[in-house]
Amino acid sequence: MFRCLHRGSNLLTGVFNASLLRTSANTVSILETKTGRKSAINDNTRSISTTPLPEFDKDGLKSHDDLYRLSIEKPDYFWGTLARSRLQWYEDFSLTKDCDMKSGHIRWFLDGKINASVNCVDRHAESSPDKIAMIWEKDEPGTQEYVTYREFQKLLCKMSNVLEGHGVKQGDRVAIYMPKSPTAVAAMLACARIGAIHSVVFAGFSAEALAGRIMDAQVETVITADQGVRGGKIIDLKKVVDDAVQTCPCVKRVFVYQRTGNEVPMSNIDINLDKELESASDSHTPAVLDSEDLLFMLYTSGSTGKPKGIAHSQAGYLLYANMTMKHVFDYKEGETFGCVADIGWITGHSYVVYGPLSNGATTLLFESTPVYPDPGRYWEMVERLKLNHIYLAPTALRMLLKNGDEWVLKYDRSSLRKLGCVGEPLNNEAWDWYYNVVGEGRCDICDTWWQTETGGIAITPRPSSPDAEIRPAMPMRPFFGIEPVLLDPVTKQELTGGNVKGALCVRHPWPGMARTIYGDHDRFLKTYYADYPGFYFSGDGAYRTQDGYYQITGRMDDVLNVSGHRLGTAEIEDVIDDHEDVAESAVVGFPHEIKGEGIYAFVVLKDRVSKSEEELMSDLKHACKSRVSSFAQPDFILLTPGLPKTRSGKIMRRILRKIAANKPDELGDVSTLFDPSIVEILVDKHQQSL
Ligand code: 6R9
Repeated sequence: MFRCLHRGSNLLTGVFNASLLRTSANTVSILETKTGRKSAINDNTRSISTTPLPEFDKDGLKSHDDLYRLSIEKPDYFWGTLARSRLQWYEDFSLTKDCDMKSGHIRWFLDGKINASVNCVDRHAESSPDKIAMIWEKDEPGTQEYVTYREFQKLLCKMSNVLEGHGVKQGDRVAIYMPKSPTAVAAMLACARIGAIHSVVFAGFSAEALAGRIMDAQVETVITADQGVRGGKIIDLKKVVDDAVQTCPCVKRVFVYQRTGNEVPMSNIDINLDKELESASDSHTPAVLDSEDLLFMLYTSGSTGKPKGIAHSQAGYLLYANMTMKHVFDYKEGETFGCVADIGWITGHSYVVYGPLSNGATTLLFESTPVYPDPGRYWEMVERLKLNHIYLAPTALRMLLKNGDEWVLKYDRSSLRKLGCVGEPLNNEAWDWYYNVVGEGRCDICDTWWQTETGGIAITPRPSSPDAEIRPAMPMRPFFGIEPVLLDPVTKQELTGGNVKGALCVRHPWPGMARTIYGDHDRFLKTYYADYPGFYFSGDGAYRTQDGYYQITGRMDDVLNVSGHRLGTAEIEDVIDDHEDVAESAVVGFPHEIKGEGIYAFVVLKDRVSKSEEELMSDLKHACKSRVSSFAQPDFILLTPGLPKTRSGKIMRRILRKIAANKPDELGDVSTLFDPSIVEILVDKHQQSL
């Protein structure tokens, strides 16, 4: 019987015996029976519901409001207690936190010794070895594979031995460019196990984007696959890595996992990962790491320059992913958690890997797309795998709802309890459809607001309270420890009360928050701590209702959100400006029915150009796709003789946004422009192009 973590006996001591773990990893049985797995998955034994956080029952705190207050008023007691009860430690920490929001200095669980991979795998392999750790939902429906905790522990140990055997050591950065699979998750957790810092790069990014991330972190080791399979198509991943590595002298080795087994060219730095795994030992002693040792970094777009390698640490991140997964989605023992995000994004890190596995849950590794082989894929999968939770992106919902209800209704969705979404605002129409059609009006909608930088969910309608009211289309309430604050962007004053709109900041530190931008702490401080001193600034704007609920109004900087992917306008402009015929460009977002935000590029050409307009447009689209990724392709490119600029030469994006949104009567004051006549030209050209 699977042990309930927060009440498990030896977990409450807060001290973990490393030798116990070594023994268990050494003695795992080799034989694995395939029978009974289905019933293990279908057996959704619900634990008898207790209070949200039983750790505080002794304090007489049972309601969410009381517990939330405790988390804000006594954060050291709150998080310290949970860190000890929910995580296994080699050595207890001596201080719960040492944080200063004024200087962006964030440290949690000081002097504690821990290993995230042990918390995600070994302790469950020990207590419930035959429990399904993950279901690998491969591209072709019906070809899923089940991996138990014991099987996964063996794979993890093998992977750790392979990496170590090739000289990968604590503190090294390892780039992972792989499709979702148990091997990819093992690669991430093997890094965590030996103390290397993983940097997963979404396996849809171009060679140039991958190379930029490899060079930024001076990565020596890359782990990839021969090919990926998505939506029935083969994607040549190794080829992208080959192209990237050519420009990265720091790379010493590339491990190649065989996803399809098709032959791909191998060079002298390439290593056949499957062969190595086959012969590696399946027991491995994890490194004893410090709470604050970096666990991973993950690149995300900023408003200027190159993407930022947001860095998270071992213990704080893990605790926050663990707590949010369990409480936001009311995860119960025996349930199957289905987050369809890719591991290349933070949602995949926190809610495919670290959150579910640290809770001993069964997690889903979804390799396909929402429309393969047809728009019923998600719901057919829900029926076949009996998923209890699904966590997806609003852009997918908007696309699916256009295909009609029949794709949903033909499948049995009675296993579903919670319907989550993340990445962009969930509009009313999509909310209604999700709630009424998908969820038959009986499942909570968990609209979750958070970021790569927050490590886990920060605002969500039911952050532990099973009966709290839910309002459509807003994430509403802060999670434990999060105190949202709205500040006036001009006066920098705090906006109190309801019915106010401002810059969304957070007042107090929480364990899951990012520690730095890898290799550029100054940029970290400038981006998140300089604009509103004393607070963490998210970059988003928010509205607080009369009742104190939060609704996100969108980015306040030049970051676009295209189908839930963050993209800096500067990143796209850089690519466009590199074209020999382009003088300058400005990229803005505009409302897009499916993608949430579309990309609109205003491009000024040089006086003499070598190509026709048509060729140029196609060049520019292709360049964005091949140098950044397919979702970076502009939806519109407008060739224009100039851009609206202030006298000091600043592009007035406000005006471009209105033109792109087709709202020429809302342009506002254009008198401060150096040449106001350009606006009329732009409006005319835009209208002609429609
Ligand atoms: C987890 C993730 C973060 C940005 C964030 C915001 C937008 C995320 C949202 C949302 C409205 C929600 N965002 N969740 N906007 N409602 N529920 O998406 O991380 O890729 O770093 O993006 O996404 O603008 O600042 P990340």
